[in-house]
Formats: sequence, structure tokens, C-alpha cells
Amino acid sequence: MPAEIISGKDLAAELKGQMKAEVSKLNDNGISPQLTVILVGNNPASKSYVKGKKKACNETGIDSEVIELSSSITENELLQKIEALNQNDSVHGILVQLPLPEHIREQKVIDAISPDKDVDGFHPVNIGRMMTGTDTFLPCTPYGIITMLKSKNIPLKGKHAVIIGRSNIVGKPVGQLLLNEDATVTYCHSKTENLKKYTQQADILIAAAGKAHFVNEGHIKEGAAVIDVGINRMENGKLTGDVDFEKVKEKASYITPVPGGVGPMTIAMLLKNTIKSAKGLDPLEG
Ligand code: BQF
Repeated sequence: MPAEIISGKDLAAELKGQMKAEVSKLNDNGISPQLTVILVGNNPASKSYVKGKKKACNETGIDSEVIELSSSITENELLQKIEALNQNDSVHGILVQLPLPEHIREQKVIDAISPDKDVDGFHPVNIGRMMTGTDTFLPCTPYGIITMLKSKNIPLKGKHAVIIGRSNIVGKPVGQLLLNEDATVTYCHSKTENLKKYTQQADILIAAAGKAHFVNEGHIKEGAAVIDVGINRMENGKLTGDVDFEKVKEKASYITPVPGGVGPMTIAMLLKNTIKSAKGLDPLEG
């Protein structure tokens, strides 16, 4: 039997409907959730991601502002902009769209965002809180992945989750969240020897390698749940995943598509974090 497709697009739409109602109630109580996105330079992919985030805010009634800055802005000037937003009580979420130009140190910028407004969940304080399993802003892509798995009641406890990729924004934190769910976690990466030895044992396989169609049926155990985090642009301009979907779907129990899989869930979790911040749940009080 071919795998059941987990539509991130449909689940995100359902969650956005719930969030729209929640925002409306908050508005009645005088609270207007607000997200400020900083976009530096004019990377076309970044621009399109920011446009999508703004649209999702509009759909759910979250106020949003996009601050567009020239790629020639200095690191110090950017840090000052962030500090002003940290001080602005009407701003609940601050997101700096990555990547940044070469001359700006990303970690300096991430460190400057108040952990209380860090709706991307990238600040070291929030990463630490995630590691200890304390309530905080979870990084959006890993949070979206866990939400998708839970939406289908896919067992995690005691199961073997194998992750391909160890980036700070996807691979590392998704492993941590799966560990928090009592999964047994294996990290694989570009230097891993005999990758298939690990992936063939995976009950849950997270593909975040950043290489189009890198994962094929030979990597998969029969009945595995396969989550495709890849966003690769093909020559024809279309998006495709890290998983050879047509081949793998015949062997897996669940599979996520690209587009319409993890991507829309990433955006939905950004909205969730922004609402959480507006509700004033101080993540430092967890
Ligand atoms: C979809 C991102 C790499 C580097 C920086 C929906 C998104 C993508 C795909 C999206 C991503 C990837 C984002 C789909 C945000 C996910 O329908 O499949 C939404 O907007 N993403 C980002 O902000 O920065 C990135 C990937």
C-alpha cells in the first residue's frame, strides 16, 4: 500500500483557521499580536519567503510590518534597529530573515534579539530552554515537523528517528524535539559513513540534506514515516524535496510532499509563536 501523504498545506490551513479565531478574541481584549520582519538586501528567495510570512499574518489577523534594509547596512546599524524593536512594546515578534549578507555576523544578530520576542526560536537562551524541555519559542521548522507527526498520531516514544542533516535551524533542533518525545535519535550528515545502514533502521526519517532527491527507496525501511524538509529549486523553477517522492511513497507509511509539506507548517508555527508572545507567556517563566 502506498504511503499516506501528510499535507502540510491542509494542516496549516486548519491551524490558521483556529489562530484567526484566537487572534480575534485577543483583539476583543485589547491585544493585537504584531510581527516585525527585517529583510536585508534583495535575495529573491528571501523576498518570497517574507512575502509568504506577511500573507499568512494577514490571513490570521496578525499585524505585520516588513522593514526592508539595504544590503550595504552595517552590522552595528542592524543591531541598533533590533534594539529599538526590543524596546517597542507593540512588537511581539522579531524575525530577521536569513541568510544575511557576508559582512554581517548572523550569530551577533540572533544574539541581539530579545529571547522574549525571538519567534524563530534561534536565540541561545531559547535553544537552551528547548534542550531542557522548558516551555519556550520552538524553532518553526522542527516545531512544524513534530506537529505534523502528532497530527497523524505517528508513534514517537521508543521509536528510532534518523535525521539526515545537522543545521542549527533544522537538523539539530528537530533531533532535540524528537528526543524530548522519547524517540531514539540518530544524526547523520555529509561525513557519515554507510548512511543507509542508519536510514534503513529509521521508523521516522527526517530528510534535511539539502540535495534534491537524495533519499530513495533504498534508504527506507518498509513502513517508515518520511518527512521531507528539502527546498530545492529545479531547472524548470519548480520546488522539489530531498526525497524521491514517487519511489519512496510506495515503501513508506507516511510521506510529506514538496511543495505543500513542511514549508507551510513552518509558516504556521511562526504565527503560533507570535500569538504566544502576544499572550505574554514569558518564555523565561515557562
Ligand atoms: C511549500 C527557507 C532555506 C533557507 C531559508 C511553503 C515555504 C517554503 C515552501 C517558506 C525557508 C523554507 C523559509 C513552502 C520559509 C520554508 O509550499 O512547500 C513555505 O516560506 N519557508 C525561510 O524563511 O527561509 C529559508 C529555506
